[in-house]
Amino acid sequence: MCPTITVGHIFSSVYRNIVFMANNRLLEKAKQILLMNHREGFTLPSTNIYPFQWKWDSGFVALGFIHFNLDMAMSEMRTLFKAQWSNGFVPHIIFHDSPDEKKYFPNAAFYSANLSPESSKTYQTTTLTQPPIEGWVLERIFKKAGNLPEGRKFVKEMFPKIMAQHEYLYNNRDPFDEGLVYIQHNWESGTDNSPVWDEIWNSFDAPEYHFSRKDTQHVRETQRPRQREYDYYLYLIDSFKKYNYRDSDIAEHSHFLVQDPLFNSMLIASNNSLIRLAESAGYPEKVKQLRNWNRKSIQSFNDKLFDEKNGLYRHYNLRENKWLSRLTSSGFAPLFAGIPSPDRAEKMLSVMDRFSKDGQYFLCPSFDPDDIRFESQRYWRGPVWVNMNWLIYHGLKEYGFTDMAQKIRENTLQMVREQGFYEYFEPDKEKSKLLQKGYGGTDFSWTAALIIDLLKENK
Ligand code: 9WN
Repeated sequence: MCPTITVGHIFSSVYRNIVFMANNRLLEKAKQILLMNHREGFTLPSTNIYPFQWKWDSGFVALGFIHFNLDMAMSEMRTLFKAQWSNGFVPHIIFHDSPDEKKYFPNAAFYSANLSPESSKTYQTTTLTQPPIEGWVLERIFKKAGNLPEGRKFVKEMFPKIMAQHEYLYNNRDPFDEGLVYIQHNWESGTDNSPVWDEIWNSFDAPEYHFSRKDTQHVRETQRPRQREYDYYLYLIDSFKKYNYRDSDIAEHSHFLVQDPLFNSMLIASNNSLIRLAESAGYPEKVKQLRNWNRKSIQSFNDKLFDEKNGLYRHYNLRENKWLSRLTSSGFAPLFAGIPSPDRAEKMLSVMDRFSKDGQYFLCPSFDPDDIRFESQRYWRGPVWVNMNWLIYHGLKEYGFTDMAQKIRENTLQMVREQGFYEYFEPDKEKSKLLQKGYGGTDFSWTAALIIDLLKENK
């Protein structure tokens, strides 16, 4: 008997074909962007606004390269770790010799990293770090290349360097030995001008800095941090200089000392990956060390950072001994590291549903859309970011929340398909239809890399 073909069937198959072709075009464009932004051994986040190598960007970029050029994926990580300091610290920007020095501020001269005796002698870098995602990036490279001799060699080479980074963090950024590390600057969080930091800026005064903003020469002011916020960012760095960037002094005196749920989730997820890699490589001592770290970290994370009433993980202000008072998308990152119990994960799912404003918003806004400080176009104060969506998508999948995971994946692909490879995106679907483009930097590398990964998943 012939199966009945309805008009509905025809429409849905035509629609599937259109999406399939659009995704193929997306894939090609994404590869082009990565290759265009690639320099010798590393990739610029976006050529117009970020003219150097950034730490967590390189990790995300490697995930894209994995699918079509393993050498480039590996060299992205190798180049990053060439600038590792003697104490294991990995800086957040490497100012590779570049004629673009004048295009970014604060530059290498402002940081004067050489004040620290531990800084790199070969590369000019910042004195701040960024979320430690390299452990799980390494595991993904290993999954793709582990049966090739160069894959195994690469793991052998990178494992001790990443381990040294984790040792640095636990030994220098955990003054109360809780298994939770602190960040000393908003730029270390990756979520630079999130409203979650506002109350810290309100707790002290910073002088006004007079300098010409480079970022707003490329991106509209309404999409970037405010000038007054930059005063605080710069002042913190200046104030660290009098301690020659010694962490113990910074921990004792600085106004900014925060246990960030995103940063700590990335560390715990990286520990998990290193455990699996160490087991297969036969490093039992390392497995023991990593397990000890994670036991303590996960326990403290759950005891200290979960807010039962609001159903989400929070930032903890070590200076004031209390949570910071706003909810951000960093609170969902623990899903990626397997931190919440199934019960807590269910609660987080309802919060995510609330963030979607009954489907009127793309997931996942970077900041609570019901909060008065929400700003839909200003950087980390509301817009959707592809790297956060990617992390949350994988976290949701691990917890078996398939529908929400698919929604995030589809939202991400739709935004990029309709608006382009921007740095961040308008959450409000109606507004975004009118805009027809995203916000911030254009041809953005991690947007391209993670779109490749989403489209090539399991392939
Ligand atoms: C400061 C490069 C980086 C990202 C950060 C993002 C933004 C820098 C800036 O760009 O920060 O590090 O100058 O605004 O917030 O997450 O790594 O893409």
